[in-house]
Amino acid sequence: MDILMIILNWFSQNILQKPAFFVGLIVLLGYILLKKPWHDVYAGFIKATVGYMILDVGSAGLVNTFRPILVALNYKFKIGAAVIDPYFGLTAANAKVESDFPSFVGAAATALLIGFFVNIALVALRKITKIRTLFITGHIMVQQAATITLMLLVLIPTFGKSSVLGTALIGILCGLYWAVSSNMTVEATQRLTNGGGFAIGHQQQFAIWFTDKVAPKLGKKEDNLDDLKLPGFLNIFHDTVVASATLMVFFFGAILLLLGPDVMAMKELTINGSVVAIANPFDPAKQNFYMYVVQTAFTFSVYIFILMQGVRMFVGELTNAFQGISNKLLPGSFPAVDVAASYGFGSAAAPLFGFVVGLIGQLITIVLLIVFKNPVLIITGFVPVFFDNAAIAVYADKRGGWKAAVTLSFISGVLQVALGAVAVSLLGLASYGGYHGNIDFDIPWVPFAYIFKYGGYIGYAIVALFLLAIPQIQFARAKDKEAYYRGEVQ
Ligand code: ASC
Repeated sequence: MDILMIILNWFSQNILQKPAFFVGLIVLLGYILLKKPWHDVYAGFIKATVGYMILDVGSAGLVNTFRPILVALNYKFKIGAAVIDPYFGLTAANAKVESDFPSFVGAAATALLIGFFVNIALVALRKITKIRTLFITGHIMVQQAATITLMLLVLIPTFGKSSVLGTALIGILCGLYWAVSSNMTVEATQRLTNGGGFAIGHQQQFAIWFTDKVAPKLGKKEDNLDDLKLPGFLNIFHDTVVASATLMVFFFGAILLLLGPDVMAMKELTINGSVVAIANPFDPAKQNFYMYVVQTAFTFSVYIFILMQGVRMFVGELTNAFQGISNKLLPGSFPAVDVAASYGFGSAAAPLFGFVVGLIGQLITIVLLIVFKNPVLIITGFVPVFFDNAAIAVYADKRGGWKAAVTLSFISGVLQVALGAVAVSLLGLASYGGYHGNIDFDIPWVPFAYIFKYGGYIGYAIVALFLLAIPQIQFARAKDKEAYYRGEVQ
């Protein structure tokens, strides 16, 4: 038993939570199955792994630089708000489990492994389950397992009685969500990427499915963001580097000026019990503060550029290798990867656009919370406001042009704050400082939470059956059943 746990933990830490190697291994296997010469197999493995690592550098750079800046507003102005951000959500969930359900400390880590194997089993049985996707973004799965653990423990009173049964049930539900939700993104992502051979395994799969269905009704795909005719000098904003650098000088520039040099010179901040490191603290002995502000804002463009470069590199290999896996090994199975992989497709302007519109939606809703004196106050977290709304705009623009992108990323911003506030109250997280906040953890997870609260174990069963039914409905509606497995758009 011990040996098994050691192997599983090794796998969890070294492969599952490092998707770069996972993607590299998929490419390696795909090329072997395609009988490519060994040097191509080797080169493909390196490019896929390094490409994913480059994507990670870009997204971690964005997260590490800009997350603390939004969080610091809470610190400086003592707002006492809950931050909607999955890293805060993780810390808050772990802290609450530790204080209220001590026998479940570590349950989320075990649930992560159980869930992963449930997902593998569902793909292996795909003739019955209709599941085509394996969720492989480990750092996201860690966050989600923690939030789902907390939900079940807090909302189903007897859930905490047996930690063995409880952990197994948590793991099963995680696995169902990972398999089913990523499976929902297959058609939309294949359409966006022109058969890229991957799906999304992140925090907005239900939103992507919904966007893909509704966007064509909201606008015309021909009126997409990249083809928008801008007057005269505004055309320079069609370039992502120019647009993002300019926008961020205004947005993060204003926030950095508000925070001031003293806060930005701190190496770390402690907010609501979480320690948040400032990635590049200001050093008054070496730099002028205004130059520091401009440089920090420009960093946004740097990381976006890096991220896109990584996406191109690994997606290119994955798309080719996918033919091998799909034709020979597991017909029609897709790895479900980080949502940032979608930003390399569709209109280049869409990610930034989604961020801005989603932010406006969030800010309006925050003002409404204040005006209506809601007992829980929310502060924008960088990860949901950027990564979710950017993706929603990319998918919406592809299907319904800029009008769909505006409408859907705005609605997403509103829901992130409004339902984030509901979740904070429901789960008693106000004093723990944060909630997960990504759009899937608003819909469907907030409604799921109410079903757990009022239905107890029956509620758990209803949610599990609902999830299992989704791929069956997708399959039943597919006109060409073979094409369903190939992930073809019908
Ligand atoms: C998340 C999260 C991150 C980012 C990253 C985006 O939800 O926890 O670190 O999004 O995965 O590329």
